Amino acid sequence: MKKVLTIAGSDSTGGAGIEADLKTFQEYGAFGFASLASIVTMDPTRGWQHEVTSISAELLEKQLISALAGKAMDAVKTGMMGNEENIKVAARFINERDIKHVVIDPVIACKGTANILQPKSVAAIIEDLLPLAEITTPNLVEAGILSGMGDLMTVDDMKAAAEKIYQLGAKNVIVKGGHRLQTHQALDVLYDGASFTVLAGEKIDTDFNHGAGCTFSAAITAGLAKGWTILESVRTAKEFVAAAIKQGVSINPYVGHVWHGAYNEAERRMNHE
Ligand code: PXL
Repeated sequence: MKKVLTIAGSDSTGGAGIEADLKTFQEYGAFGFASLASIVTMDPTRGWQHEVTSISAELLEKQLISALAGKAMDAVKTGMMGNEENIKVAARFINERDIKHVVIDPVIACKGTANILQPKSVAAIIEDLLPLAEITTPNLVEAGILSGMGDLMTVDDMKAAAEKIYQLGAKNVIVKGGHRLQTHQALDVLYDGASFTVLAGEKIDTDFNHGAGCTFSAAITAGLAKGWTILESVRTAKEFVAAAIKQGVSINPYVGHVWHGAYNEAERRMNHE
């Protein structure tokens, strides 16, 4: 059984964050662990305003000690870290322990809120986490911030940003075009330091994409844990997320959630009505 850890935030609505990660790990047949770095709550009476509450670095450390006891962790991913101190703690543990695969999801902005992390956290992601990454998975906005390029409008912009992020120390970079890129297909750019691979997928016309980013990087993490290559892991993750978006579920009136069980056609195993 592969052991896979997420160090991330809790999405109290169940679609993104550690909830997405654990559901995805389970679908991949891996044994999921979560070390909470933050908790995100949303206020229905204030226009679905997001609030991030950080977990203390001390408590994050205790969770990591618990999760990392025993047989080596096959893969780890990071998500919303809450603050700079938590980034440093996570980086230290990833550095010190024998973890075979490291995926850094540089969660800086998320839908529904403009500025979820402080600029300080961006610097810490660049300094402490990107150099540890076997792969990092920024969306268009995050890639613009990490590369210092600002708004990315074209595939060429995405390639240039991927190159700059690679130079920050990540061994592979996948910039997700997602729904923001003005193209007919959903395009992602993968860069491994030597060549670019543009991955094209169907652009799905839906608002049910809450959790898509976390699910994508969690799926890559579980794929790498299974021993798949970067390209195999990324391709399967793309299919996994496309299925999750297509079979999105209505959980609340504020955002449309992806359904993490879609790829394995969970409704055939157990009805979720
Ligand atoms: O989608 C980015 C994201 C990541 N992590 C947590 C979140 C969100 C968005 O809501 O809540 C915990």
